[in-house]
Amino acid sequence: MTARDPLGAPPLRVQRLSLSDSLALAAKGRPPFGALGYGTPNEFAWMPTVDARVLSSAGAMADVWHASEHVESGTTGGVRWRCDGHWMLGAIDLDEAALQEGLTALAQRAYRDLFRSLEASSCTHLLRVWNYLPQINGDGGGLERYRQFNAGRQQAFIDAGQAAFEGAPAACALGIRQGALSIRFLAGRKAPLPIENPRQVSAYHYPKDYGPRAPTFSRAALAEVGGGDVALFISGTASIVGHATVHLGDIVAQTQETLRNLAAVIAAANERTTAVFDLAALDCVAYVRHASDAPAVRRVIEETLGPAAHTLGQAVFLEADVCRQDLLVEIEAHAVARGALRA
Ligand code: 3EB
Repeated sequence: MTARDPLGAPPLRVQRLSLSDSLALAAKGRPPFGALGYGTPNEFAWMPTVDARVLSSAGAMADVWHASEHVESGTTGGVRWRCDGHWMLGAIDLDEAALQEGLTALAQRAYRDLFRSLEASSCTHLLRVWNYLPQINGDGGGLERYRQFNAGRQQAFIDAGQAAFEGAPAACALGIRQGALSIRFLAGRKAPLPIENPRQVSAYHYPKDYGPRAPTFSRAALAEVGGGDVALFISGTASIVGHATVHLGDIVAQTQETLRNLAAVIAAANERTTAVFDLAALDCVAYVRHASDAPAVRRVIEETLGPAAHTLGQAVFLEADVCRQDLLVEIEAHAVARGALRA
């Protein structure tokens, strides 16, 4: 875990742990580099939480990230960050009511601060972003709130000179009932290798039917993370073919289509690396719009991948709204495997 990369970067690693195991790990020494908690208490600076109801039986979980031991932390605008000079984890929580701004302006402000925090560090490249918006499908004065968010996000990428189309980071965007606009991100010193899904139109090229500004994310991103390993970050993936939602109202078929999309993204990623990623060996988060659909999603994953699959056993199920009103489920994931990027 602590072996240094020949290039000098301490390796970045991630572990999915129960809340109690992550707290036990932190109690043994200094807090880890950082973590993204799912349904965890909001009291640990190193573990910003995702405020969504956990439906899986293991309860609150965390993805705990490890980097070097020399972690600095600070704030830039609304961004709380932790950085070891090679990797940065950050979190932003902006209260719409307190700031008296619409969601477009709020998203633009959040991303402006995010990019300022990157520019103040040596980690200027976003690898992965997790977005959580209150009432994502709600009306924002004539425009759905997710579409307002997309407008502000894209403008901030353009203003910062960051890749808003090809080369955008991997990302997901989910709806929470209430609270702040909450963004979590991972950045590094090198741009990741973006991966698209041949079954889907790139989200950053979606037609205007889905809002005046397209969503800013790549279907996946590959990054060398030191120690001879590659990380695959898979964005929020759903029952979309081309740019259309398919299987309206059918949770089983939507989950099957989502798994086909995940398999296609993984196949595209495997062409760009010597590492071998596998649909059955992911740390995934499954978001369901209706808590009562969680067992059906679990059953489809089990039928597709088998009962012993890591992707099933380690899955975190959360209740959250998905970015389109007609989507019932969304699955995102990451994995780390031995290998290197292909030239
Ligand atoms: C985002 O950052 C990602 O339009 O294909 C999740 C799942 C998201 C599917 C899609 C978009 C899609 O906006 C949100």
